[in-house]
Amino acid sequence: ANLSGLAKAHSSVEDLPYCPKTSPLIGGPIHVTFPSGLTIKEVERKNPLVVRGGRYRPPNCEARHRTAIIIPHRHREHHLKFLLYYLHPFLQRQQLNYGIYVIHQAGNYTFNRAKLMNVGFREAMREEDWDCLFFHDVDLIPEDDRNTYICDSNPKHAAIAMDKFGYKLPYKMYFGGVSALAPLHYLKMNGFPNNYWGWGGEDDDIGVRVSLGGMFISRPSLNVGRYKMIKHKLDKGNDVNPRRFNMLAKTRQTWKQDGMNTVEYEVLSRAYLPLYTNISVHIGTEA
Ligand code: UDH
Repeated sequence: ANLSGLAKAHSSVEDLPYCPKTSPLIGGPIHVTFPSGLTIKEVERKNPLVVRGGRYRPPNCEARHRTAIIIPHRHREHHLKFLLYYLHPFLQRQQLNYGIYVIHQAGNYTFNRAKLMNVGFREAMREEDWDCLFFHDVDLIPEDDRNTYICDSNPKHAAIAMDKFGYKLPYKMYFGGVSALAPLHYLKMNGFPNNYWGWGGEDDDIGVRVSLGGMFISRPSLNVGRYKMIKHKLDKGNDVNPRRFNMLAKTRQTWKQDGMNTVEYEVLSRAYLPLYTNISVHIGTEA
């Protein structure tokens, strides 16, 4: 009796119809403001269907896409709260099966955004067979529902129209802010570089890796890939990297020797919080 009961419970999950190709819940532009006094508890209350670790699947249909969001993070709790406040409902309106991972660089050594992304890729894929990963700065809020968080047949640069750049692409090869890669894309370009410590350069290196990996950059349209950046100053511990231009000139020689195949780190803790999975990691220091 037990067995048949189990089988029945299981099949009722599998019997859910696929979600429609285009979600009926998707609207258009989102009016982004930053309500003062917002608390993380309130964000939790507004997202009752999100389960431990920041996971969600649509209740009434089987999602067509599984997307992991990877957020590099240190000392930006204030930004993280606003991002979660907008991102959870946004992803739910898109009827995705999703999970949010915050990769926290432990310690006070110079920040390394790209290396944290490599950590996020490995740790997220260890947990689930995601078919798309969104590499997402903590301070960028999407401003249009039609900016779907699913992967294309090529690596996608999603944050093409930010308010701080006048809602235009600042230069043709720009690949910063928010990008989306399928696991196969990520491995084809050997992931992201591990050796860009401090601010700048790593996003251009990643853009070059896309073409070295034999792929193209795909982009949504300018009226859809819109983002509002939460205003801030350059962080303590993330000084501009003066070596970035020299390093960038050598990407063609270095990309196969540095990336996903060489990333080393130590996970200090993994916490399944109500709105996200927090992975604290020691990523070492500059060689
Ligand atoms: N980040 C942190 N903590 C830090 C540094 C960076 O969480 O201490 C993460 C965060 O996700 C952030 C991302 O790394 O969104 C990129 O870093 P950034 O916001 O400093 O980079 P961005 O180019 O900002 O968006 C530039 C700040 C303006 C200073 C002008 C310098 N010329």
